This record gives sequence, structure tokens and C-alpha cells, in this order.
Amino acid sequence: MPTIHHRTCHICEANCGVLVEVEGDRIVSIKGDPDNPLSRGHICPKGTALQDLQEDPDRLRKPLKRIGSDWHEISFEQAFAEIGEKTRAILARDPDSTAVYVGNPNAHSYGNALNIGFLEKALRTRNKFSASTVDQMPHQVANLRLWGHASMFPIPDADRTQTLVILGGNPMASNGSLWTVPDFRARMKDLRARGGELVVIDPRRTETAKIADRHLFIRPATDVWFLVALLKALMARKPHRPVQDFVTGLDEVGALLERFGSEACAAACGIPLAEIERLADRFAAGPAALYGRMGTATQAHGTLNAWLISLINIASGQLDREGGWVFGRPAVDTVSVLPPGSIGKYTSRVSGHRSVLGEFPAAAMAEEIETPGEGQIKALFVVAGNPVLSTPNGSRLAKALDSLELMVSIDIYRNTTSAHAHYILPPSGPLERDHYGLFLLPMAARTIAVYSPPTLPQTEGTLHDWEILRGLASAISGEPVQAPAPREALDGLLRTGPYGLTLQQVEDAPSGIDLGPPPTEQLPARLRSASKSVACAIPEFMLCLGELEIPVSEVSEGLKLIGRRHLRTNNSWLANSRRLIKGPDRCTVMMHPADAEQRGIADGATVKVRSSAGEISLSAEVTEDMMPGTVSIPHGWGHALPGVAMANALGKPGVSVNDITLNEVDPLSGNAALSGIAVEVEVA
Ligand SMILES: Nc1nc2c(c(=O)[nH]1)N[C@H]1C(S)=C(S)[C@@H](COP(=O)(O)OP(=O)(O)OC[C@H]3O[C@@H](n4cnc5c(=O)[nH]c(N)nc54)[C@H](O)[C@@H]3O)O[C@H]1N2
Ligand SMILES: Nc1nc2c(c(=O)[nH]1)N[C@H]1C(S)=C(S)[C@@H](COP(=O)(O)OP(=O)(O)OC[C@H]3O[C@@H](n4cnc5c(=O)[nH]c(N)nc54)[C@H](O)[C@@H]3O)O[C@H]1N2
Ligand code: SF4
Ligand SMILES: [Mo]
Repeated sequence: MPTIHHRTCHICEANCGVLVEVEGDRIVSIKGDPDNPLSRGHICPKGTALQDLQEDPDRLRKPLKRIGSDWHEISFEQAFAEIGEKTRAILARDPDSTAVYVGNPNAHSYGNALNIGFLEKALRTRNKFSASTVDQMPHQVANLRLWGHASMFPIPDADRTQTLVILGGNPMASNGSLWTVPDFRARMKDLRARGGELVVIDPRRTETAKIADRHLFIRPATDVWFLVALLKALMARKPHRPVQDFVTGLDEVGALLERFGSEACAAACGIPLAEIERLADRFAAGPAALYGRMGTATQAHGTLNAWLISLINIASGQLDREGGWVFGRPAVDTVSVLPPGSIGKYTSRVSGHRSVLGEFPAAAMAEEIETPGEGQIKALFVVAGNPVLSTPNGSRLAKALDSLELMVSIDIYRNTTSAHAHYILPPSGPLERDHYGLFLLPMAARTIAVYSPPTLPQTEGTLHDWEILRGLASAISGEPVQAPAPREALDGLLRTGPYGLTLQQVEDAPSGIDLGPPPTEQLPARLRSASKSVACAIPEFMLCLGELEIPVSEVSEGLKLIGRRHLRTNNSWLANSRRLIKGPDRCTVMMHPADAEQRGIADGATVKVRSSAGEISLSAEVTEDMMPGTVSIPHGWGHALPGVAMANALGKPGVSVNDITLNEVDPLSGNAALSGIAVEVEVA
């Protein structure tokens, strides 16, 4: 008899409830759970592909050791003993010569999140890098400065708003980010049914733009000018819901903005001023929310963008109000558990980047490995990350990795990054572990508490990620790690959380406990800033904005590169899924017909795309969906490198856009500036 197991899909931030039908140890089907109060039955193709990940013969089950280009299966005991000894020898020579890179799946595994610190502590390293600095770090810097805590993420109250503006995000493909919003399409249908409006501002007419009431093209990496113009327009209006007394400094910001002409801002970003004025009217009327994501964060002005986005919500009276810009109140309050975050505790050795939340920019990892001297990285631990494909100038990083004395990857595949490692340590299968959306549930469109026990029994002889992290930590330090297992820790966190739940209570509701829409009118009590006020005129941001000049765009300018996500990918880590890889080639460069014609490029032609960092060849997809002057290439492709053992991915490897991205960063956050890179395209 088959049994039905409730589970939360951990692949993306949406955290959909799924029902996994199991017979013996065989998965029969994976479907959406209609009783999950947040996802309401929604599932995407990746949810079903969890089965591919679980059953993939290429997924590693035993530790591997590389000798030259040969790979040997070894035991965990041997791996820990050898890595411990080698790391201690490297640390004895130079205590600053080890590093960690923490990848995206760590945000989707509470066991990893609660245990990564043990490895970092054993290494005693300041060289911490992560996917955060190719992603959301600007939002976190803005959070820290505005609310007093880097993890205090505001979200749009989508289920109760009347105007939702999405800037540089594509939830129809990504299923939302820094905003746990499964079933986005249905939520937008509801918005329109109650007379609301969805506006998308993006250099590509995206899948989300196609379901919107209005789509406005914006020139890549000019968002700061759109935001300045919109904030100015708002400051000239009286919002229907007044700005609260605990907000200070808006006038100072207004004074700073006087030097920027609205017409010039509009011309720089490519959005007519009349459209900006129209948006200002809707925001002043409310309820409304402006949400910005990836496209606004991976820019040289990423942090200014994140700051201005919140200021627009604040100045229009939307902060902490129904249908506006709100904070979740999750069952485990990560804001109470995590430190607020700090900036500039140390500076990086080669380029003097300041540390942000204890990390250096991922874009600076290669130079820290390449540059000789005291503190040069000699040993690198990559925990669930694929930085060769996901961080700027990946081919440079790949070369640097080969010069390491010791590289260890904790990963489920021998892929473009882990193939450089001396040891690959694989964790248990994705359905063999439990799940709690520790970092994602705080940002949910509707608050729920839901826990998934392991769906399948753990394969004999395997370890969970958290056990591997502890195994490495104790092998390196020589001390056993003494701490409660993740499950017990979670129970403690729930008990001390805002609802005082026990893990047992949460487990008793397999589809989740509904805790209602995001609460409002919680501020200033929940602010973490010492003053319990929201001080808008953040000196460092003011200085930075004050120094900017509005660019005058020229017709003769070349092409600008942006990124793209497809519903059937998740960065690089589902590349070997039999189900997802099916269909047309998705690793293409999209370009506007006028740009293609000018260069003699036909749809489907193989083209070369060149930046100052390098060149890649791929096919052109000529489409009116692109803004003229802009081209789009997805990331997470480029699997055909020596040592990769992923048969399905190698059948459709694509090329890595990060071979042509640059090591430049947003100075305020260290985040990679991936949007708006100058490129040229020609027939190959
Ligand atoms: N040009 C460009 N670059 C980008 C982006 C972009 O939009 N454009 N997006 C950026 C973003 S937002 C992110 S988050 C980063 C992602 O950057 P990374 O996290 O470095 O890359 P992923 O491709 O997510 O790689 C995840 C790795 O974890 C492994 N893995 C999967 N599940 C598990 C698990 O349960 N345990 C362990 N131990 N390993 C596991 C996978 O095999 C894979 O090797 O990429 C960034 N890079
Ligand atoms: N299917 C799928 N889902 C995913 C992932 C995936 O790889 N595949 N990755 C997950 C991860 S790690 C993350 S962080 C989230 C990201 O979630 P989103 O932020 O929603 O993801 P993107 O699709 O990268 O959306 C960024 C949008 O910004 C636009 N853009 C690019 N440059 C600019 C610019 O300069 N200005 C403006 N205004 N827009 C710009 C792009 O055209 C794109 O539509 O998605 C998550 N979900
Ligand atoms: S939207 Fe995300 S969480 Fe939901 S099924 Fe798809 S991958 Fe899983
Ligand atoms: Mo991400």
C-alpha cells in the first residue's frame, strides 16, 4: 500500500507544501498539498523533480578523494582524518590561510544553517565568502541601517494590496525571493479581481510582466534614477495614510534629492516621467507596495536601490500598514536568534574590501587565492556551492582553485566546482532529511508553521550535511562538537518564539498551522535600532548618493548584459534532472530584433558575446521581449568542464555567463555588479 507523506519542497524560497506518495522505498508521485495554507496546492516542475534528485545515479553517495585526475571512493572516517591532518598543518604554517564559501542550498537547510558555524570556528577564519554577495547583500545592509537588523526583511503585503510594483524581480519564474510567495499567479489574479494593479519594471518583458497590467522597460543598472524620481514625486504629495512619528530624516533626504532633476532622472532610466507621476499618485492613495529584487541588487548601486525602495514605501505611508510594506511574525523569529550584523570589522587583504556581515565579496575570492603573501588562501571549504558557475569571472576562479593545497567540497555532485576539490563529501539524499523553512517562513506572504520529517529512510552509511559539518569541525579542532541536534534546537527555537509552539504541535499539523496574514502596526516596538526610530537619512548612503551624477545616455552606446532565470532551473543544482532538462535550449542570448539586424544576426544563429573579462559562444534568441540595447543570458550553465560527472547535464551543458561577468562590486555591500555589463555580440 502506498503511503502519503507531507513535505515542504526545499528547492526554492516558495516552500510549497507537497504530498509525496511512497511505496516501499519507491516514490510513486509528488503533488501539491491543497491543505497547505500558504501554497494552497501550488507546485512547479522542480517540485516533481525532487524525485530525480533523490534517485539520480550520478548523485554522490560516498566520499570521493581525487588523486591527480582519478577519483577514489573512501570512508567518511578516512576523509575526516586526512582533511583534519592536512588542515592543521596548513593552519600551523599560517593561521589566516583557510577559507569557506557557503552556497545557496544552505539557506534551504536549517541543519546546515545551525551547524556551519562549527566549521568556521574550527578554521578560525576571517575568509568567509558566500552566495549572499552575488545575491541579496544590499538588502541586508539596508535592513541593518534602517531597522537595526540585517535579517529584518520587509515584504509586500500582496494578499491585501491594491498596487504592487515589481522592480527587477520575476516571481513567475523564480517563485519569489526574499518573499516567500508560492502560487504567485493566483495571488495576482486575486489582486486584479479586487480592482488592484500589478506593474512590472524590467529590461525584459518577463513572464511576470506578461501577467501584469503594465510593463515598463528600464535601462539596466539605472534603477537608482527611477527611484530618485519616484521618491521626489512622492515627497511632493500628501499620502492618504500619514508617515508615522517614529520615522525621521525624510526632509533631509528630500533636500539631498533637490540637486537631481526629475526629467533628467526619467531620461536616464528610460521611463517617461508621466508614468512615474502616475505611480506616485497610486502610492500616495495606497494601499501599495514597491518590491525590488535580484535585478536591483546585483548592481554597483545595489544598496542605494534597496534603501530607496524602502524610503518610497515609507514616504507613501505604506510601512507597517495593511496592504503595504510589512514584516512577518514567524514561529521562529530569526531576528531574535541571529546577531544584527556588522560592517567593516576587517578589510580584505588584496583589495581592501570591508567585511559585511562577517563576509568578503565572493567576487574577491579568486584574488585572495592567487595573490602570494601572508594570509593567502591555501585551503578552501565549499559548502553546497558552485562558485565556478555562480560568481563573477568563474573561469579565473576555476584556475585559482587548481593552485590550492587543499580543497574540500560538501556537495551532492562532482560538478564544475567540486571537480577541482581534493575531497568531495556528499550528504544524505534530499528526501532523507527533515526540513523547516527557518530563513524563508519569516518572509512569507501568509504566516505558517510547518515542519517536514524525513520522507525516506536514510541510506545506510550516509551522513546528513550537519553531521559532515560537525565531523569536519571536530577533525580539524580535535574537539568533539557538543550541541543539540538540529531537531532539538528547532524545538527550543519554536518554544521561545512568538507563539510558544512546540515541535510536536507543529508536527501534528502536517500541512502547517495557519498563523494568518502578516501582522501590521508592529512598529516601532519591533525595531532593533537603539533609538526605536527609523532614521531615513543614513549618512553613508546620503554621501554615496550625493556624489552620483545623472548619466546622459547616448544612442551610440553598446549592448548591456542582464541575467535571467527559467522556471525549470535552480541556479546550477538541478542541471542533472532528467525531467527538467527536457525541451528547447534555454541557455541562449536574448536580444531585440533591431540589435540583431544591426549586427546581421538571425534567430538561432551561433554568436560570440564578449565583455572585458572574456568571450562565450551560444545561440541567439531574437525577441521583442528584450529592451533594445539590452541582452539577457541565464546563469548556472556551462557544465562541460573536465572532471564533471553529470551525464544529463553534459548532454545539454550550455555556457557560463559568469565567464564574462566582472569582479566589480557595490562598494556599500560588496555585492557583485552583474547587471548592465557592457558587452558586444557578433556572429561566431
Ligand atoms: N550571472 C549571474 N550569476 C549569479 C546569479 C545571477 O542571477 N546571474 N544569481 C546568483 C544567486 S541569486 C545565487 S543564490 C548564486 C548561487 O550560487 P551557489 O550557491 O554557489 O550555486 P548553486 O548553483 O546554487 O550551487 C549549489 C551547489 O550545492 C549543491 N547542492 C544542492 N543541494 C545540496 C545539499 O542539500 N547539500 C549539499 N551539501 N550540496 C547541495 C549543488 O550540487 C551545487 O553544487 O548564484 C549567483 N550567481
Ligand atoms: N526557477 C528558478 N527559480 C529560482 C532560481 C532559479 O535559478 N530558477 N533561483 C533562486 C534564487 S537563488 C534567487 S536569489 C531568486 C531570485 O529571484 P528573482 O529576483 O525574482 O529572479 P530573477 O529572475 O533573476 O529576476 C531578476 C529580474 O531582474 C531583471 N533585471 C536585470 N537587470 C536589471 C536592472 O538593472 N534593473 C531592473 N529593474 N531589472 C533588472 C531581469 O530581467 C529579471 O527579470 O530566485 C530563486 N528561484
Ligand atoms: S515553487 Fe519552489 S518550493 Fe514550490 S515546488 Fe517549485 S521549486 Fe518547490
Ligand atoms: Mo540567490
